[in-house]
Amino acid sequence: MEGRIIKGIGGFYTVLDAAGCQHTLRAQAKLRRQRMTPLVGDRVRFTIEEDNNWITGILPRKNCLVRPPVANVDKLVITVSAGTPKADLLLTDRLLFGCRHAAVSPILVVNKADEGEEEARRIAQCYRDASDGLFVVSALEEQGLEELREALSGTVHAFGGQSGVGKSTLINRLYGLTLTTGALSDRIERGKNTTRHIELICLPDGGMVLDTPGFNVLESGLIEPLQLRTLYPEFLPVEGGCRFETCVHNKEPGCMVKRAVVAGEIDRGRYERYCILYEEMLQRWRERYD
Ligand SMILES: Nc1nc2c(ncn2[C@@H]2O[C@H](COP(=O)(O)OP(=O)(O)OP(=O)(O)O)[C@@H](O)[C@H]2O)c(=O)[nH]1
Ligand SMILES: [Mg+2]
Ligand SMILES: [Zn+2]
Repeated sequence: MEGRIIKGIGGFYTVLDAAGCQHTLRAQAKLRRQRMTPLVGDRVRFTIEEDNNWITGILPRKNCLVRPPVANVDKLVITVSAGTPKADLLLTDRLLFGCRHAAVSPILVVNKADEGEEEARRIAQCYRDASDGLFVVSALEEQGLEELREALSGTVHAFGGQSGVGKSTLINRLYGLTLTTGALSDRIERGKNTTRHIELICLPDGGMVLDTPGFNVLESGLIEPLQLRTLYPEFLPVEGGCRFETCVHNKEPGCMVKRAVVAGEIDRGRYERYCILYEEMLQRWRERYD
């Protein structure tokens, strides 16, 4: 039989089959030996026999992300807050290029616009050309949700980003669900995420949405440093004009990207964080066999 993993907790996976039935299964030892870890979103083969229910194979993935850990999604809704917690732009950049690298379409959502109108505008301006869609919303005041719902309609999409930015609240407001959300004060007391596991939910329009626990640090997957520049859509219109074909837009003379930054065509913050991330990739690339 074949189905799709919609949830995974402690080595048990919930698989939804074509008929809409759910099965709770474990991965066969064979898969573990092959280091094939099933991910939520995976299409899998499985067998159901008496006392012998196993996931026996993972079908080829269209894509997969490490954080949040999910396979076969069309879009990642990278959520940041214009209020509390303050948006971590370096983390946002990592999620953005991580999406591009994994062939997942990134959508940026600036939530809590009600808490910081000015800040929401600032973030939106900085990321104007960085994602495949940009929405300034307030889940609390139900502002901007119609446009976002429209953009996500019929797709398999995951929400990702820092803890407490309002991912679960947004999903509830968009789709009339009742996922658990948490105030910041409870969160500090518990010192934990409100959302604990990742779960794919079927929507009436044929799409699926995945809520995920937020995180505050993100280790990017290893990317060849030279490749990083290709994951910044803002660079595309100008980079063919750099003096050197191998220009990484860092310290080289005759760099059109740097010129575009000076001219205000490329956001300076995005560029400066690119340089930080490039140095980091270079460092890790050199140390990769240590
Ligand atoms: N002011 C304001 N508060 C919001 C908004 N959206 C969510 N919140 C609040 O922010 C807090 C966190 O919301 P959650 O939806 O639990 O956040 P989350 O991103 O799912 O957090 P984790 O599950 O821990 O990753 C809750 O108290 C929400 O009521 C908004 O648009 N404006
Ligand atoms: Mg949540
Ligand atoms: Zn350059």
